[in-house]
Amino acid sequence: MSNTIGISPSVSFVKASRQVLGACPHDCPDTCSLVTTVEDGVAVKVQGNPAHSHTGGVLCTKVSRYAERTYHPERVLQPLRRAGPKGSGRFEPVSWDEALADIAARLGAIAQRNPEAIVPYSYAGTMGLVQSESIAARFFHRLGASLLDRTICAAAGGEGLTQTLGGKVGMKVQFFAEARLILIWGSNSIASNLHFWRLAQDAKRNGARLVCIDPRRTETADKCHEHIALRPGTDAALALAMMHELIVHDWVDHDYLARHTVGWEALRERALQWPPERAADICGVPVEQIKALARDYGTTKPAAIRLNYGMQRVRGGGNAARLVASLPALTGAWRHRAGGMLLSSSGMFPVDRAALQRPDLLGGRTPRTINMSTIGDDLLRDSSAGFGPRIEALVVYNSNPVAVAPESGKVVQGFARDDLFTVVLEHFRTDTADYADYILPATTQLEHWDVHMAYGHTDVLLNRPAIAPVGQARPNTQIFRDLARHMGLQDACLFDSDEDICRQAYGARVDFDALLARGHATLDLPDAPFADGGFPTPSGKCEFFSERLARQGQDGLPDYLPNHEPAGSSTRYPLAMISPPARNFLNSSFVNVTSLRSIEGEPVLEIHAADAAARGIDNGAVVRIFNDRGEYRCKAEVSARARPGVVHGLGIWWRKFGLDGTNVNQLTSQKLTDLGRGPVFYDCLVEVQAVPAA
Ligand SMILES: Nc1nc2c(c(=O)[nH]1)N[C@H]1C(S)=C(S)[C@@H](COP(=O)(O)OP(=O)(O)OC[C@H]3O[C@@H](n4cnc5c(=O)[nH]c(N)nc54)[C@H](O)[C@@H]3O)O[C@H]1N2
Ligand SMILES: Nc1nc2c(c(=O)[nH]1)N[C@H]1C(S)=C(S)[C@@H](COP(=O)(O)OP(=O)(O)OC[C@H]3O[C@@H](n4cnc5c(=O)[nH]c(N)nc54)[C@H](O)[C@@H]3O)O[C@H]1N2
Ligand code: SF4
Ligand SMILES: [Mo]
Repeated sequence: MSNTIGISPSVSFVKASRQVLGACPHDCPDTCSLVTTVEDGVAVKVQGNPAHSHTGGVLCTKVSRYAERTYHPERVLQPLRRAGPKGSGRFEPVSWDEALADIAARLGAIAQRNPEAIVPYSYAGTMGLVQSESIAARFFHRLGASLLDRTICAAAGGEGLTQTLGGKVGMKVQFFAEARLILIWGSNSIASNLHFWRLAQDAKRNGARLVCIDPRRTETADKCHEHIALRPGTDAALALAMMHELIVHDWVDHDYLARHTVGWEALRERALQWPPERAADICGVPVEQIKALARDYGTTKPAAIRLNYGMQRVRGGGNAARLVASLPALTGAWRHRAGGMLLSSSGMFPVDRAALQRPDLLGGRTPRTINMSTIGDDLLRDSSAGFGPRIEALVVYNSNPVAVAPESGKVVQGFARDDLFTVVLEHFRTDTADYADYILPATTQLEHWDVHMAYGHTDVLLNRPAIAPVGQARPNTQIFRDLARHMGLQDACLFDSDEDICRQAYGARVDFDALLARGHATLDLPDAPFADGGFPTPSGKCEFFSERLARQGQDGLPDYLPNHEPAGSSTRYPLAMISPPARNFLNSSFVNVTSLRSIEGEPVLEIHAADAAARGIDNGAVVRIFNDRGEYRCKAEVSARARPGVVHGLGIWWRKFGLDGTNVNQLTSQKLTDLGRGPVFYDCLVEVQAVPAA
């Protein structure tokens, strides 16, 4: 389809129209296959590819507006240099050559003193393997810059999965359609994993029962048979109580346990300390509901769990993921291709990271690692023996840390430092770009090459450019090649073309010509990956007990760890706040697309009627939400989606669209998770007050 030329009959003059195959670049488990219709060099329509079965010809509302985002009047189309105080948003246009020469000189001078004072900051603004960590990683490795630990989303759950199953592996997503019971755990699938939801609907039509485990009554919870509205951060207690019931009713698969697991006796002993009554107390749900859940799970075959990252943004998130990932081995659910669990499929892709990122360019150096989740504190730190040099330069791409990183008061203070040199590669003047010394215009997915993996299915996708770069935009890769050239770096791999890097990503493990022709390729994987054990752990078994964790001085067995800020532990801050994604935004992307922002309206705080009444808060009133880290104002929405004691600040709004120029991350903390050093966005106590009308 990619090279076909068609004639559009509906217009009076003949336009050359063609369709180009691409991949959705966004941080979403679905990684859809896109078909972009291009007329006279202009992208007029972005649609879902009907020939890619997971996409099924359907896109979410956000990405069907991708052309609107690409041609947005506020798109940054030329390099900009700061022309006012940091954060003022005042910039002046400069030529590429002038910008590159100055940036190269300034980074070069810092690198000569101590390259670790330079920090790259990036995440998954694009998940493309080429436009994320390829030339960029090579460039920073060559300099010897600080390394970045990319923890902001999935570190705790990913580590929990790795310790238990051996990697980010699990069920093939398409077989959820054949399950008889699906637990949708910590995920609002309709909003954030739409193409999984289609499979769950197929299962439901075939008689499957759907259970949603989520503190918030989401649109997904509305459409499931049952909703278990537990307190944030109590999933581990729920999983332990389920195990208790599986054991006492003998709903366990003794043969599977004996042959394919490690540490069963110890886990059994721990789980027996968790009668449902104990968990009911902690989770804040009726004991009968826990018993019924365990019975359903223990007696329905095949049973499948769709775990998502929503449940691991709390102190004990890694342990909770370990416990949930253990459940299918207790019941032997893995024996069936429609049984087991899936959190992320990304570990099943044979990506050649070393070829992409070239750690050999470090030449034996081991720079310090900065954790992206504590960038607020780290930007404010001085040189010290434990930390290394003060951060002097930050190069941001594919991320909007001023809006998305926790405890934004500190993040803003750090970005506002006058002695910090900040370069931001962006499509838009985001909250982060406002603090840049230089903003460099980057291409969108319609304008560059890329190749993709996915974390919610197991197909490789290729993205061809559909249109020429808009304005003076350049791909991230090109910008780093240009910087390398301006800095006089010589290594040939810094100058590989994007098409070459597309081929390097999978090497011979994926037939690249087939990918070029079809736009997607399916990995050759077994239908029921662990039917007969064979987990990618050191023991080859499902590790209830992790020798590796025990060696690190941690508990080798998973347990319930209360939140850093447990509900009910503070009289000053009696409400637990979570801040899950809004349906029409993708993290902080698309917030500036008017048609999508108008669907979301404005930032709101969902609050239960009883909590609102106790504070004299009317629906629609402006409220002040605060804790020791800061305060944030928005409108209250008195809502049955909230359970008593829990409020929801749907994310992630740009600060500049907020009532008081902040967003919900003004309140979140930089504390970290038990495993993986991840952020704890949903482990956050607050108080809410009505703001008297002026
Ligand atoms: N439309 C849209 N889609 C998205 C995103 C987006 O911003 N918008 N974000 C993308 C990204 S970056 C990711 S990582 C993925 C996955 O994104 P996730 O962060 O997993 O988001 P959701 O699937 O919405 O799941 C979050 C759900 O977890 C619930 N939750 C909060 N705390 C707890 C808890 O302690 N226990 C349990 N059981 N549930 C809890 C929230 O109420 C929410 O409904 O989605 C991606 N898809
Ligand atoms: N309170 C709270 N905070 C959260 C979360 C939450 O649930 N609650 N979720 C967290 C999660 S799961 C995540 S993943 C993070 C996400 O945080 P980020 O990864 O920072 O995601 P976005 O906010 O979407 O910002 C991505 C930016 O990359 C830019 N971009 C996209 N493509 C390209 C490209 O090709 N080149 C360049 N140069 N730029 C590009 C976009 O314009 C956008 O501004 O936020 C986290 N923050
Ligand atoms: S954001 Fe997700 S659902 Fe929407 S088009 Fe992209 S991959 Fe598909
Ligand atoms: Mo994420």
